[in-house]
Amino acid sequence: MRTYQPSEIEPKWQAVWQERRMHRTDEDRDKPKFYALEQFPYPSGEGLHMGHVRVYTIGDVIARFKRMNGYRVLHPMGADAFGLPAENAAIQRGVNPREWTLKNMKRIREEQARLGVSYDWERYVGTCLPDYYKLTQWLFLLFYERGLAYRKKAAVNWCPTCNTVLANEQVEDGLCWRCDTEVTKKELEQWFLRITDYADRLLEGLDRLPKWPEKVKAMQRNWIGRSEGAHVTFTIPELDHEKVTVFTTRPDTLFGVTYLVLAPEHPLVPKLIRGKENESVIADFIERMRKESEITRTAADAEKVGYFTGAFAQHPLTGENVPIWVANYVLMDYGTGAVMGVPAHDERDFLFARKYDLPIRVVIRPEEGDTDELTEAYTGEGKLVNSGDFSGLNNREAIKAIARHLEEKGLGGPTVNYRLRDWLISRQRYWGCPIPIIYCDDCGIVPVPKEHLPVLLPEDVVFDGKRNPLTTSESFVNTECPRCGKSARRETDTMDTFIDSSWYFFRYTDAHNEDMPFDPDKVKEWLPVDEYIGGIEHAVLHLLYSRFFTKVLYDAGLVPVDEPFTSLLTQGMVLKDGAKMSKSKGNVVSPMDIVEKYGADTARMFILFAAPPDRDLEWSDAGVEGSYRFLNRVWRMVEQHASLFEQRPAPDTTSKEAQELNRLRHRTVKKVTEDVNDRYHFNTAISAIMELVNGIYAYPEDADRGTLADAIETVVLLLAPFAPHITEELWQRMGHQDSVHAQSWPTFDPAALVQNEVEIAVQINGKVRDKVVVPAEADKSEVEALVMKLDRIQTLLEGKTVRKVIVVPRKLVNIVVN
Ligand code: ANZ
Ligand code: ZN
Repeated sequence: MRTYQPSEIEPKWQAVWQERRMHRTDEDRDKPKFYALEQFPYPSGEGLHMGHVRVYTIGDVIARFKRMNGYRVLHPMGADAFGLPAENAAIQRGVNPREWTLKNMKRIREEQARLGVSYDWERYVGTCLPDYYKLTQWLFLLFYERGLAYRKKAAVNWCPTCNTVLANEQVEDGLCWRCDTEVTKKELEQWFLRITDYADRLLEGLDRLPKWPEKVKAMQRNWIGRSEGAHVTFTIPELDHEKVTVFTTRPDTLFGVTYLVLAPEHPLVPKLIRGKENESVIADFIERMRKESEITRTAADAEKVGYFTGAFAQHPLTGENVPIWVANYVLMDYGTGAVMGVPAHDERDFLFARKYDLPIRVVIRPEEGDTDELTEAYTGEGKLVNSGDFSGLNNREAIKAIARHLEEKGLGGPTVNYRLRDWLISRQRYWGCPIPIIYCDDCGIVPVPKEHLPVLLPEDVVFDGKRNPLTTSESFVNTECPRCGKSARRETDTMDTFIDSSWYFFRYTDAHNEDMPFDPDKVKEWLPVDEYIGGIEHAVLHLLYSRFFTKVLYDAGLVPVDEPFTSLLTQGMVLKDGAKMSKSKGNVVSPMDIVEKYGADTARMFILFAAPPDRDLEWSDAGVEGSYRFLNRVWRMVEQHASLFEQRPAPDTTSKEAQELNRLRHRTVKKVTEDVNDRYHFNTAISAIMELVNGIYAYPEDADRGTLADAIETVVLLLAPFAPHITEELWQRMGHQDSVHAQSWPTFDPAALVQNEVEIAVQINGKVRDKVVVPAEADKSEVEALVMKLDRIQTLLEGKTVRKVIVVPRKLVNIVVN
């Protein structure tokens, strides 16, 4: 008998599969399509970690399962290969970012191959390769033509460590998403994509994604932050009745306004403070605020700081003059950058008014209780008071009534505001996709003509960590204006790498197209992605940006869907000793070490068996050992019975044992099929296979051999998506020439599931006390023995003497006691 040696059979089969081009995408149009996609990795210098192994294994089981179920499957892989670490390696170690990245890409690919994942390598994409980024530039130009890419000067997020700007989505709790440095603000002229144009559609689309986790949809809704409210326009008499408009979600509180607050950066502030007492204090304050991030300024526990400008504004309905303040908690970037202060009904305003001794005016009263002695803002519902003609209205109605009234009078009106900001995509870094724009003194901003693409990254650059390396390349910066031919300058910023990953899933459908990002007909063949597997950390980054890109490409008539991912599976983390595996915690288990020691099949089995895909998974050496033992058990099972398959006997299920094994086999097929399909409960599917293996080991030597052969074959087929190498080897051992992965998924016969069992009543002295299921053909003494073992009956019989046991076959058992 041969022993199980994964280190021999795994590389052998990987080579055979590769040679036979087994994982090339099946283009048979008669089959239904399935697009299984795992988020592609960033090729860091460290190779794969367990998190990667988990995602790829999950995706691979789905892809293989679907293939065996008659689908043509697209299952591609690539590398998200632009990004900062390559450039930092260049600065620190003096290596070329391109060579460094290509080396890492190669290594990651090799490691992925060693896991036995069934990717169609012929569709591999690397976002840093010129044939790919040429088309990223092509898409930028499409956005530009459609008015969706624009340049503007703005106070933007700046990471002093990464030396570059960041999109709002890349600032987490005030810190850089990549390096955790506190983000500051900087005034810069930058490129933006107009994602805000799509805010409503990005919201609406979420309602059409029932197979996305609620949590991810909630995070996106919250990020987009749609809020209905009103604009209200005040005037400033001393500035020749210049207007200042506020955004409020509570126009019903308009009569409770006792002051206005402007953001320090509000353009009116300098005019308001000119010549006033606080002028220089406020000017200093503005300078400080310009550098502080929103998060720091608006944190709930942050001290609210404000200054009276010395100017007043006129209330649009009462004509009253209210003081105008500037304060840290009002952001220029939200609404209109100006708010009306209603201390009686807004918590923040209440604290502010208390601190600076501003009047508090109640305009909403609850149905019960009073608001005479406010100790905090009253933010609930109620009736309007002190509100002119609107007094007496319920405040819900008043929100609409006052907004409408303002509109009629030309003093504002209903409006919708979003938290979402346009996507800032310029990066002052080298290792990214160059923005294909040229600046000409005469022609202004000139897009690079599509036929001149790609704008290649130059090699003659200096990496000193002090400036954007692209600005150091004379050959890159100096160019000619494509319009007038005069000398001109190239844009030196590169694109946010999230742009590269916003369209890669389209590229896989047509990975070698040199002229277009893809042929729309090919996209039509495959999109949408049927199952997308990746981390929750991309909930409002990659997943929002990809949805945005898809909608723009849909509008341009290039893709047939406006939502790219039908179903989203966010896998849990891989933990060790209760904490996420990470280098800093020193609790990392190297995937390749595990593959070396036990084989990829064991690693895959362990990961799939230890937890359902969306839950966190605790690494366990004992668990890995257990998976390895199980595969050995499967191996021996086939080896022991290998001769059975030389001349396969026809099954005969007349004996009780054969009937039972046959039933167990069908039950297992049903369970595994249902668990894998849709639910992706791989762990319970694997347990069911383990039970079948136990059933085979317990099967008597003299029982029907044909039934046994069927059961063994079923184990190998059911296990194929999970442990592809060992099953392939065993399949050959069973005498087959073709691949186990090219077989049809086993089916089950509902008739074989019917159990030959009956439920009978158990009585004590004629009273029904319990029920029990027994084999239909069990004889009287077998039934009696089963009944006497029941917990409930044993308890009830305690201290009693059994006089007689009456068994009525297939009906009941009556125990007579006294
Ligand atoms: C008056 C008022 C009275 C408000 C009241 C609330 C309660 P959401 O829901 O997040 O959209 N606000 C508006 N622009 C702001 C800015 N640039 N910086 C800081 N705060 C701003 O919140 C909208 C509310 O946040 C607005 O409604 C405004 O305060 C404040 F009883 O106006 B409210
Ligand atoms: Zn940073």
